[in-house]
Amino acid sequence: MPMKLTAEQVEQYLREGYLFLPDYFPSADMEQLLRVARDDDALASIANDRLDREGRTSRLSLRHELPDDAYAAYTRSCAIVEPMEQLMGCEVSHYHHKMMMKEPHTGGAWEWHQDFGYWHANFLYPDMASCMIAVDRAHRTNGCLQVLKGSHRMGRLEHGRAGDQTGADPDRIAAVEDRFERVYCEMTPGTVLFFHSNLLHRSDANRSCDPRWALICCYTSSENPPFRDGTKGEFSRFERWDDERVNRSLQEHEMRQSDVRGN
Ligand SMILES: O=C(O)CCC(=O)C(=O)O
Repeated sequence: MPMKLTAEQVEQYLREGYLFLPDYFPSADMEQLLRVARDDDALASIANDRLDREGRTSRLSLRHELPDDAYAAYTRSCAIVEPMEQLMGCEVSHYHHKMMMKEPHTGGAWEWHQDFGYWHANFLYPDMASCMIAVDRAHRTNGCLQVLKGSHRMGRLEHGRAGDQTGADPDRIAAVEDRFERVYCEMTPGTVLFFHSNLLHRSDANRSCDPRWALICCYTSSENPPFRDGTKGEFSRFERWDDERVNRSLQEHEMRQSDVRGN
């Protein structure tokens, strides 16, 4: 069932720029989602590598469409979309969703950035936000997300190149890093984290034996579609799915994979 957030939770999000809902999805569902994702040739075929400043690889598979599969099912789920709309105070459109695949020992870092730091190229307002779903357990040594609490209230910072990535202006980061509390977003599988598009965030390289996969679903206010023609994505109203429909999609995805593998 989608969760109706309390007024305190909404206020906390507005004040801090993020909100955790611990153990929100059952860990068994996350185990299944992980099995599906790890065995998914389609997901692997669109994986993209971005190098961090030290030349380590940060891998992700990103899509702007919502086909009938397990990742899109979570992106459409009322369980995510309804709290997201409550936090953003508006109806949302899907922008994209992505599986972040941070592998043991090799998975690279993400530099400090705001998502609106670069989404700004195509959207007028920072009325945008993401929800990270921990598929694996995320902890400090496998490179969990880090956020600067309340940093979204600075508004958008300048961004430039950082390795293959887009990072926030390093001088400004040096100036603000100590002014905000840094929160390490350690998450059990199934925990979700909603965060504002102007919240500064980063993550370390994965220096552990544990993978750190996470699904990030990104939305914009329906009143804030891209102003540039040709921006990738479908910004019309999308179907929202209840838990039963999401679970069915997950089962069907795994069954299709078993059929293909012949087992
Ligand atoms: O997965 C991570 O560690 C970082 C993801 C991120 O920063 C992003 O998607 O904007």
